[in-house]
Amino acid sequence: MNKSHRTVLTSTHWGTYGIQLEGGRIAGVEPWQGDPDPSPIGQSLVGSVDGRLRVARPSVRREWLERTGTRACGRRGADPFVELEWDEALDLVAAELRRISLAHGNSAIFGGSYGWASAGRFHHAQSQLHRFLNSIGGYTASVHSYSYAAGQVILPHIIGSMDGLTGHHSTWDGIAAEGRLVVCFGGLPHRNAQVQSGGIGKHALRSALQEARKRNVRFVCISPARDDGPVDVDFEWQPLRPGTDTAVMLAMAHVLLTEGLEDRAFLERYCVGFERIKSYILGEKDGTAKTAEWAAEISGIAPDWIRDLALAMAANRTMLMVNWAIQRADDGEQPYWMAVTLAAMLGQIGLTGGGVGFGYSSTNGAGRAEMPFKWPSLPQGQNPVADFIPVARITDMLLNPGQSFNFDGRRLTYPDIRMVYWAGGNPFHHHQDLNRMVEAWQRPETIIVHEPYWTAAARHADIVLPVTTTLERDDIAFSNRDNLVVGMRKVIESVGKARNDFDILADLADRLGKRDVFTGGKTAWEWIETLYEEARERAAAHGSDMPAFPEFWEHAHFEIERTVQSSTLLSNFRNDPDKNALPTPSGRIELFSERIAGFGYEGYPGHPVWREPREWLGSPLASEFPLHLLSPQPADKLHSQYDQGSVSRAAKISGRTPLTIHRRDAEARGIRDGDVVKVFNRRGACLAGAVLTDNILPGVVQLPTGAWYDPEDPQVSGSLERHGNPNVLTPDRATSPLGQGPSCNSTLVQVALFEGAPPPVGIFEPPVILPRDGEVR
Ligand SMILES: Nc1nc2c(c(=O)[nH]1)N[C@H]1C(S)=C(S)[C@@H](COP(=O)(O)OP(=O)(O)OC[C@H]3O[C@@H](n4cnc5c(=O)[nH]c(N)nc54)[C@H](O)[C@@H]3O)O[C@H]1N2
Ligand SMILES: Nc1nc2c(c(=O)[nH]1)N[C@H]1C(S)=C(S)[C@@H](COP(=O)(O)OP(=O)(O)OC[C@H]3O[C@@H](n4cnc5c(=O)[nH]c(N)nc54)[C@H](O)[C@@H]3O)O[C@H]1N2
Ligand SMILES: [Mo]
Repeated sequence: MNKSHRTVLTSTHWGTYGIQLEGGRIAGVEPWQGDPDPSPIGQSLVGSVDGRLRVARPSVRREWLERTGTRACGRRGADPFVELEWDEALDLVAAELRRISLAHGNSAIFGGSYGWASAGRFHHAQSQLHRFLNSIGGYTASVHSYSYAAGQVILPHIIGSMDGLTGHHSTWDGIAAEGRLVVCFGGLPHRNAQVQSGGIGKHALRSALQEARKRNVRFVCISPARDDGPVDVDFEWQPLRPGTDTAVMLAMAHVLLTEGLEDRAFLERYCVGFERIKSYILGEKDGTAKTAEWAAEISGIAPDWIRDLALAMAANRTMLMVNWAIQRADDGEQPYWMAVTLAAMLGQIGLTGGGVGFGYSSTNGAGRAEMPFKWPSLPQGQNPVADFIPVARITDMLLNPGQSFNFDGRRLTYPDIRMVYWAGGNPFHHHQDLNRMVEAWQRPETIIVHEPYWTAAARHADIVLPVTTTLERDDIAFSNRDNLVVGMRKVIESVGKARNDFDILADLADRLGKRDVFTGGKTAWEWIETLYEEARERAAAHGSDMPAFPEFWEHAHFEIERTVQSSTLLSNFRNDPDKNALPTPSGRIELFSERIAGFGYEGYPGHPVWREPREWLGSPLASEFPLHLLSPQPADKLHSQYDQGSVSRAAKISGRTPLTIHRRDAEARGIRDGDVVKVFNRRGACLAGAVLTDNILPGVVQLPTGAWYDPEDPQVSGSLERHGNPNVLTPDRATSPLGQGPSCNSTLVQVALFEGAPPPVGIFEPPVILPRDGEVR
């Protein structure tokens, strides 16, 4: 083979690809042959990895460098940068870590560092950063996720674990074989199943659906947008007002009750608290029976349709699938609790093809058989600092040190953060109410970010350390929920002066006298081998052979035999609820939770309830901001990653994120297809490109996430965002005191035609970088 033309296999969150090299440069990307339904997102690597938006050298915000004392000066996000040599930059970071830790203790360092980073077990940025910070005395951490924080809190109270949310879903083969009806709240959008954190061998959703079609499984998609429906099967679309699923489920439960169709034997044997929720459904205390007519007023779904579907659910083996987006909203805990309640009343939990599950297309893995063991990961050590926040409370924490708040029955206090350290995430992508966050971001004394690219997170830091992408380092990927192991060989040399997170942190640990504690006395290569050997041992313990490391590395990938093929959520519990009691206080499914009732939160009585969202089409605010904004995941990228790449750029309209709007709503505003529009509410405003459709509920608009945050004037608070980042519009409001999750999907906005020439998008120009003597380079 011509040495200057070669293909190297690598793993990404959106699939496994061969990287084609010509003369040492990335010339093309081809999907791995074993993948039956590869994602086009991988094409974005071409032109980006060695593109002009890479951070080339360690860069420091000029005003931070020139500050006197410890107070922040200048404005993060607006000031130019100065480039330093690595040694000088690392000296600065080490000195700051030492100073802040001595003056304020390590709890003053926020190292939650939420984000998806890249595939690759060893160079996983958060694991590296957490291990480093633990080795130097710890940090304030964050718990739970932006993905399903409300679900993570509520499900353990109800079923004792997160099974059916993060894993152990009933597998698709059983649904195809014995399921007759699949009702999907929030749909089953194929675009989201393109990704899986940690890597993917085979994209599996499409073939699962094809199998279900062969067996004539009926699909019903209850969602404001038709595009949320599954691919390759016929489905019935039933739009509803966002945020009203709980009401619809309550009404279905009411139909079951009034028709005497609830499965009393199941409810008695496997659940506690049915009488309490029953009384609520019938309206015995509050005087409101949760009838189909009642739910129709709220959701906009016709009462007969609700009744007919409830009857069909009772008459057929029925699977309730609820996506993750639904709980990323005000009181997002409630639809999950009510979905379990409805499934319990149908009595099919634990039966093949029936029951309930969460996030069936929210990633690739759900509904595939689990590996019988967990793949190993880099040990992070122990964090001596006890302080933590629920992940989405970051702005609250920065603005309110010392303030206390409720979280899942506990009382927590926000620590006083002096330093923020981020590697592998983009808060300017993921957090809500960015205008509020930008102001909170001015508070800490020092912000350090490791980034390959000039994202908004990098531009709002004081010290930016340039890191490699996966293509510039050796690593290993154990694809989650998948049986593919990929030896990710280094493809190209480091771009600019980029270094690996591990090497950067090892040199910092060295400066702080902790090199060996951090590295464990191992090189990166030794760690990769160690992780592989660990995996091999675990596989062997489950009867699967993996080749020795050198042989594996030579072949670069290996598919481990799948010993588990199918499973059904809670089937063991169903078979023997005493022997396999759930880890809930009662050992049963808790339709009423004494524990939650005992928290004493006003309005949360201990069973699922319909609570009016603080923002929805039924709120008074809708007279001023009459459109409900949903911000789903982008089809053309993973979050903000490779927004600068070709796949994402090609999907933009006049350079901005597409906003899907109903034809009627657009016409009423004089908006035509392709127009640049302004989307706004009291929290902020952004520009977007209009896409007119008939396939969305009038009154609802969709603006996917992922646009690199791009304020027109970064000196000005709340300045117009030019690029279409929905998080300048979303509320920074907890789902509830239970979950404290993000509630981005409870957002009202107005949309108007943007008159005149829209300001150009600026974020794809690198920031201003000055040489040290003060001249623009
Ligand atoms: N409005 C709204 N907001 C949302 C959501 C929503 O539905 N609506 N969804 C939320 C959800 S579910 C999530 S998970 C979050 C996602 O939010 P994030 O996970 O924070 O988003 P990413 O864009 O994946 O950020 C990862 C960053 O890591 C960088 N990176 C990649 N590899 C490496 C590496 O090896 N080292 C280092 N140091 N950096 C690296 C990438 O360049 C990128 O900037 O967004 C949340 N935000
Ligand atoms: N291509 C791609 N795939 C991804 C990601 C990505 O960035 N890009 N991100 C991944 C991550 S980190 C996560 S957590 C998952 C998220 O997976 P999800 O949270 O399941 O997906 P979303 O795209 O946020 O929302 C899916 C749909 O839910 C509908 N919806 C919103 N609110 C409501 C409601 O109140 N009721 C009903 N019935 N429907 C509603 C919206 O119409 C939306 O299109 O996706 C993963 N998959
Ligand atoms: Mo997520």
